[in-house]
Amino acid sequence: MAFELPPLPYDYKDLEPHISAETLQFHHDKHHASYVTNLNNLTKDSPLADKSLEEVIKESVNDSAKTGIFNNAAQVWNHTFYWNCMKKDGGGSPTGELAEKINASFGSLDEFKKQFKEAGGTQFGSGYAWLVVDNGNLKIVKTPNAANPITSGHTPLLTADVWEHAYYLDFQNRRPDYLQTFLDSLINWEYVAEQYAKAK
Ligand code: MN3
Repeated sequence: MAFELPPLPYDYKDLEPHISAETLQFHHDKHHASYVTNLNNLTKDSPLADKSLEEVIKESVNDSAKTGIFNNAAQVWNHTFYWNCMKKDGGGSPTGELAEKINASFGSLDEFKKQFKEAGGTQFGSGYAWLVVDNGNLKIVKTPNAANPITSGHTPLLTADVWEHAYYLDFQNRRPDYLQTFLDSLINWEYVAEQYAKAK
């Protein structure tokens, strides 16, 4: 049973004018797809081929002989999660328990956005900014390259891809502008709330 590339949960043009169809075509159809192909090639005929993506990530993370497997498996997971964290006409504000928890944890939604943007903006090189649940508490973390917070026992609620391929066609070097746009106009808060409901 091979690992598969899930389709984007929206059309290529749905995130315009913020993220272009061209970016999504390259990012999903080329970058995300190649991580899936690489993972299948690297796990072919091995016991890992029949495990879940999460199991592959957790079993390969601290194994120097499986660095390629970890990188590709985590990138498959990270991208699928990132697509789901955005939607057409996204942004706005979270509601209900998630909104209360964000206010209790960060003081306000604006302060959350400020800290999330800071985390993504200061991740040197490639990586991700995340909102996670850690022992019942909300935390913002940043990770390099393919790294994923599930290997630290955290439950991801939200992520922004800060690899240059995520924003360069639309924002060039202006990563902070991309992150501000992500926070203001792209987040699918319903999806984030679903992750929070599962994590509690
Ligand atoms: Mn990416």
